[in-house]
Amino acid sequence: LDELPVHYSLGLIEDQRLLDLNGTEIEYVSQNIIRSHLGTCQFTSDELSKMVWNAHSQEEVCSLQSKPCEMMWQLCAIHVSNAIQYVVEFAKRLDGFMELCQNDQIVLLKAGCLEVLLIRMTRAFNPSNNTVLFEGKFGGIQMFRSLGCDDLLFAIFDLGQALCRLSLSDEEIALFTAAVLMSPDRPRLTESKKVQKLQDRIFLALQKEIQKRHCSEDLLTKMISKLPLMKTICNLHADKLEFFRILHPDTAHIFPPLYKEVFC
Ligand code: MHQ
Repeated sequence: LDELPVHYSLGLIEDQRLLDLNGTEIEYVSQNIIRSHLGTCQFTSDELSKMVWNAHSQEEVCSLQSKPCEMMWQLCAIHVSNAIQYVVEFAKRLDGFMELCQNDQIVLLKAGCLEVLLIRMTRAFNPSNNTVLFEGKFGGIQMFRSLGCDDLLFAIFDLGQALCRLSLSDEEIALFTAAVLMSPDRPRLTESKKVQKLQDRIFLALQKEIQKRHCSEDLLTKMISKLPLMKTICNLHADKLEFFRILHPDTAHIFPPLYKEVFC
């Protein structure tokens, strides 16, 4: 993901014939991905825009802040793994994903699900007051104080701000998350050529979708430019988790199985 998308941002794949696809086929790729996203995104955009002004009260924030560190880690892990279940369902509905070997399905999901979640977070993020959806209501970074991971949380909120500035549509979020999931350069992939082909099709569909809205031509470049920050966040999350497990060696059982499977 670090180096690969560069040739897209340079616009080298302008000609869809390079991929042997006609306009109808690209439309078909788009429709499958957008439908998969809408069917697995947990909240519709309408629901989210209604919830956005429903903020945690001062008391609710204080009660989150006074939770012991372990309990707050557990709570976050529960919400994250719950959201990951929807990402797994999204992947399964993408054309081509279930035809990959099981090893590659697992590699792609393990490596990509947090990045997908971070992109999906844009939908549940309110940049005007820097709040995110957590436990059914919106709240700021201070909600997470007891985690003791301020740098991780600042990075996540920075990304939220940066992605919101792109004002992505649900269609663009669908195609972008699918492209990130289908990254052919994940370590230990056995059929990366197959994954590469699937990702090429998705980027083509994304390019078309962006043209449709005739917004800034370099939107794709801007989207791709957020990938390094996402990778940083994934690494930070892994470091924080490792540190947490060293400090609390007896707490392996507090995390949901899916969270452990993906991150431990
Ligand atoms: C999804 C819905 C959703 C669900 C959960 C893991 C850790 C130690 C810290 C939300 C991260 C804390 C997450 C719960 C925090 C940044 C995490 C905890 C879109 C994404 C969203 C809103 C997640 C966003 C990130 C949250 C708030 O459809």
